[in-house]
This record gives sequence, C-alpha cells and structure tokens, in this order.
Amino acid sequence: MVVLAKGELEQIAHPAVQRAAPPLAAVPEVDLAEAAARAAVARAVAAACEEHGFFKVTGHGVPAALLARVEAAAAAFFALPQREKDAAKVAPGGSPFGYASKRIGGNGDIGWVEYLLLGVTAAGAAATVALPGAPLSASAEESLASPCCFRDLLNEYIAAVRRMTCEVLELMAEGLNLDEKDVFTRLVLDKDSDSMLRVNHYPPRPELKQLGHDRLTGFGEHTDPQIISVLRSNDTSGLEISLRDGSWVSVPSDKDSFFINVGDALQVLTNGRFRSVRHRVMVNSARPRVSVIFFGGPPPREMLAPLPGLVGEGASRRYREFTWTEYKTSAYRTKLAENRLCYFETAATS
Ligand code: GA4
Repeated sequence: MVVLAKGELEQIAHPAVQRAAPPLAAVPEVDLAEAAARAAVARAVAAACEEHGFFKVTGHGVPAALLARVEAAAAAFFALPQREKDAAKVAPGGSPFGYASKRIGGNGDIGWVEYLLLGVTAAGAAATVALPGAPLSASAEESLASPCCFRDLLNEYIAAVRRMTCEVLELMAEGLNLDEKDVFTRLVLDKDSDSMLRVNHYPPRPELKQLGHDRLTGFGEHTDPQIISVLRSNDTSGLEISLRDGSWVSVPSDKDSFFINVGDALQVLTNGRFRSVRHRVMVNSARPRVSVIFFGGPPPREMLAPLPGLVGEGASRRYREFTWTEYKTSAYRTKLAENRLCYFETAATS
C-alpha cells in the first residue's frame, strides 16, 4: 500500500503545470513482423530514435498469453498483505533492488508508486530478492497453465523480451548503417550485462480533488541511464514523454504493444544522434496502472564512447570515454530529474 505522510503530498502534487493532462502523443509505430520491408523498418526505427528517442513496437512475437499472465501475477503480488511484499525488501543502504513503496532511488525522490526492482543475469531475475514461491495466478485454471511461481514467470518474460529487445537493437544498428550489426546486442547479451527488470504498480489516485490536485506524480521526470528500456503496461495510461521543444505529451496506453525508450548510454554510443527520452508517469486515474520494464544495460567494465562510425569526418565526439560503472556510480548520486550526461560531455557539446 502507498500511504502519504505529511509533507509528501507537496512533493508529488505541487506544480501547477501538472494540473492539466498534456495532449496525446503521435507515437511512431514499428511493426517487427514486417519482415519483407526490413530496410524500411530499420530506417523507421532510427528515425524514431533520432526524433523522439521513443516508439511503439507491434508484431513483437511475445505471446499475448504471457503478457496477460505477467500482468495478473504482478497485480496479485501488489495485492498481497504488506508484510509479504516487505519480505522482498532488501536491507536499506546498499542495493537498489527489491520491493519499495514511494521511495525512488536513494536521494529523496518519491512518487505515487510501489515497485519491485530486480537485477537480471543471463539466467533471468537475480536470486538476491526473495519473491513469493506460491502461484500468484488468479484462478486455479490459470495456475495449472502457468509456471510454478512469480520468479519462473518473470524469467520466461525476461527471456522473451530480451530476444525482442535484441531484434530492435539490431534494427537500430542497421538503421544507422553500421557495419557491425551486433554492436548494441552484444552488450545486452554479454554474460555480465547489467540489465534490470522493474515492475511498477501505480495505485488509483486517492481522492485529492478537494485539495485541487488532479494529477499526482507517479514517477517523476527522468531519462533512463541504460542502453534501452522496453516497457509494457496494462491498459491504464499515465506515461508522458517530453518532445524536443520541451513540451509534454501523453502516450495512449496499449497493452498489446511494447514501448521502447532510448537510454543515456545509447545517446552516448550514437554521439547524440539518438535521443535519450525524458519521460514521467502521472497518476490521475481511478484504475491502477501496472507496468513492467526491461532495462538493457552494458557490462560494468564496458568502455562507452561515441562509435567511430557515428562521428562524422571532421566532427567531434560529444562525450568522453567512460565505463558503465563510472556512469552508474555518478547516476546513483543524482536526483531523478537531473541531467546525468552533462558530466561526460566534451567541450564539443556546448
Ligand atoms: C531510472 C531508470 C530505472 O528505473 C532505474 C532508476 C534508479 C532507481 O530507481 O533506483 C534511479 C533512476 C533510474 C536514475 C537516477 C537514480 C537511479 C533512481 C535515481 C534517483 C532502476 C535506473 O537504473 O535509473
């Protein structure tokens, strides 16, 4: 359960600009099943990454039944008594992983959200977080058809989504005309890849209308540090993205599709050609929003820098070279809304 303490309402409901929902976004769509038109699909992927850093994927091949089972199991997890969810908590201080409510990161950010954050290894969700062992499916019929527990189900989901993520990353490399088509996928498929899975539950907005607050911040504005984020939600909207001109638009929910975000690391690798998209989740619905996000990250020791093929002749690198560990250490010291890439820019950027 998410309960607001005194003073917290001001943090998640204050700015007047957040009162009215922004206009709907015209989200670029890419159909992965259009195999015959691969070059055109790759170009569309690259164009969307350049313009918005964000697009929707249809024809993704992840079975609808798996999506439905994960959504039901996630809803069932968040409906558990608080003490059972707390069993998935990791001791405060060190790890960002485990169950948490309201608190985002370690630097004072809060939102109208509770979540599970899991490290992902080559084999699936890392074992550091204790997850409920019993079936979480709603009906007996469903339990028979589903894997034994939440972890197994999430692992099945991670495997399917990671495959699809790699298809998208390959299309990005093709759309950029890079010779090495696996330049991004190899990072996410590396046995040491620092990937994560986040399961978010945004409970319905509490009755705050009388206080003049229609929209609460579920997850404040930020960019994702990784290479790529792949999001799937139930059919409750709330996700908003920031366009190049700084205006915000709301993304209509689509439970049958995935939404792709370019992350900071990919902005660096592409020398700023792809845009790490600023986004947030606002809560103004009487229905809960449940989203599951796979973050594809590089291995900790990986050196990140603009790819030579993407630094045009006579052009300069906009970012210096750094390791993923260096970037993450710096990122985890920041507040959610901060620009994290500015510490890694070269003089050419300004
Ligand atoms: C944003 C993307 C992912 O959700 C996340 C977040 C992480 C966290 O929740 O612990 C961070 C945030 C995210 C960026 C800056 C730091 C770290 C909270 C925060 C204030 C898991 C990630 O990798 O970076």
